[in-house]
Amino acid sequence: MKLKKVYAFILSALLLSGCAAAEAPAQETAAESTSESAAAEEILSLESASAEETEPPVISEAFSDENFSAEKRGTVILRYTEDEAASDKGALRIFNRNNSWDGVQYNAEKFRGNELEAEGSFRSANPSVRISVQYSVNGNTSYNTIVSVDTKEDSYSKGSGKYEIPKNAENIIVYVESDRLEEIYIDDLSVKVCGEYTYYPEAVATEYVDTSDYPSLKEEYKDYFRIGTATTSNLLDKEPYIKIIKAQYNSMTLGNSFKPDSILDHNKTVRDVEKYMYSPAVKFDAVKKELDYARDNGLTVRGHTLLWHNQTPEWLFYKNYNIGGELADRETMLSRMENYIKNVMEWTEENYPGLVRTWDVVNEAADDDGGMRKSLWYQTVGEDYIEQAFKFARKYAPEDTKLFYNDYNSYQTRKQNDIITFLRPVVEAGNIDGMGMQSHINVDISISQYMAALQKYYDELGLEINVTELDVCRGKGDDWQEEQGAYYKEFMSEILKLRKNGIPITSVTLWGISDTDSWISSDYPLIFNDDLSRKPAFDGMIEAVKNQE
Ligand code: 9MR
Repeated sequence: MKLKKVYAFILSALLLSGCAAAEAPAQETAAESTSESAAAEEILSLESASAEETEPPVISEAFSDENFSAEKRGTVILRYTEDEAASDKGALRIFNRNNSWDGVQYNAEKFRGNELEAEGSFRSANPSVRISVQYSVNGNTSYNTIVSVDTKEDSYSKGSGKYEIPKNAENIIVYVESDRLEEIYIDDLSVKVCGEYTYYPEAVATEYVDTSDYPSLKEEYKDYFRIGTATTSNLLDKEPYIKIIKAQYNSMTLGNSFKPDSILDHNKTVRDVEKYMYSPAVKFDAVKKELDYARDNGLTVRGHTLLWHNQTPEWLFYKNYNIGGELADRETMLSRMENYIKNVMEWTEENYPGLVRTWDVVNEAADDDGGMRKSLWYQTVGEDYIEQAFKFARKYAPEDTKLFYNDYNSYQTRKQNDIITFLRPVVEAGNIDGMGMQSHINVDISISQYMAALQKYYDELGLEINVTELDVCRGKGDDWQEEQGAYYKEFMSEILKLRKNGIPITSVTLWGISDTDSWISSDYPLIFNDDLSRKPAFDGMIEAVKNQE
């Protein structure tokens, strides 16, 4: 019983308080599994132990022989190797990776409600390797980076990071992954509890507060711009969420469901490659619940997103959709792009007329190191792919639909200059209406720099502005709630000022509702607490609009 052994191993490994290192006892090789979800389910179907339940759990792997406790995640093959170690003898080689999340994984249920520290040494031709943690809260699964380690092909790099696992998390799995699919060597991996350990045998259920007497953001801001939120269909199963979204927001963005990996139909496409060669098959099951909710409750929708390097399956970019082969040529990819945009826009308008008023046509095309990101769109179509995408979007968008470019850190000077450079021809062609400022920021980001950047997009390109994914990570002090509240207040006051000065800011969207459902929940970046009680951040937004100078 390999799985039982893994569990026993986690429980019985060295018990340390604080974040000091632990030695790994030898264990048996991981069990077989074929897919991400199958692997995840398998590792969670462990029998519960009782004796050491209150002892802090430790995962610790020296990979010094063939007995390791790592479980496969995805299609990988795991091999103990003596050739390449970071320390002592031996390391683990992970290969045959077909998805970014393919790697190794560990059951981490016992870390619930505690802060953990994960550490590891990695060697890979991938530019970076991550230790991540997956868990579900209220049926909503999130995938969070604990630490991202910059890696080299010929020597090991070590990294460590801390992460607080929420009390209401279930199905907690720590895993190793990387965006690109090259093999990964791991050595000296450990995960341990920081500080005092508290044992939560199961997820602590959230007791939601009554939110019906809150002032309403959408009402308070109605003379200025729309206030939006990002949704997932799981959240719409919960009455408290259904209520608060309706009361507070008049715009929503589907956080994941409209992305290419959710729309593109791989099975159908590859069953008849000839038929779908220039127009990959699409399916829309994932968007219906959220779009129904928006339509029935009077919210408009920002369509997010048509072209992106992320959450877009790789097979789309290959000749005959065959990942093992060559990349498809420019003409083929232009046809696939045109038809994808056409099919998505036409289906949406036909089924939900007038609901999606805005599309993020291209997302995150600027490279963090300058210039354009060398995404698969860039590699296959070429550097005019953004112009092409907006040309097609304009061709198929219903009249009055606004077409946006959307990016993060777009207030930073270099990135802004790059964005302005590649959007200029799109503006000149008349195919873009707006600039989406994602705004994943934190309390140390200069609000005046941000606002100056916003002004510059308008001055240089004449674009309408949406704040599309606002969240503000908390500071480190004990008074972080108040500090964050003051930040939200000042941010919104300045946005309102710019709006008064004639900058066409037409919506501000928060990237999620409560901190629990944020993509970076451990940074507590949103305006409602987990139980939907209001944070100073919410009050700050209300005060900003009520007390305008
Ligand atoms: O909120 C989204 C999260 O649930 C997904 O796991 C993640 C995967 O890439 O995407 C998140 O949304 C992103 C958005 O689509 C584009 N800007 C960055 C957002 C946060 O990663």
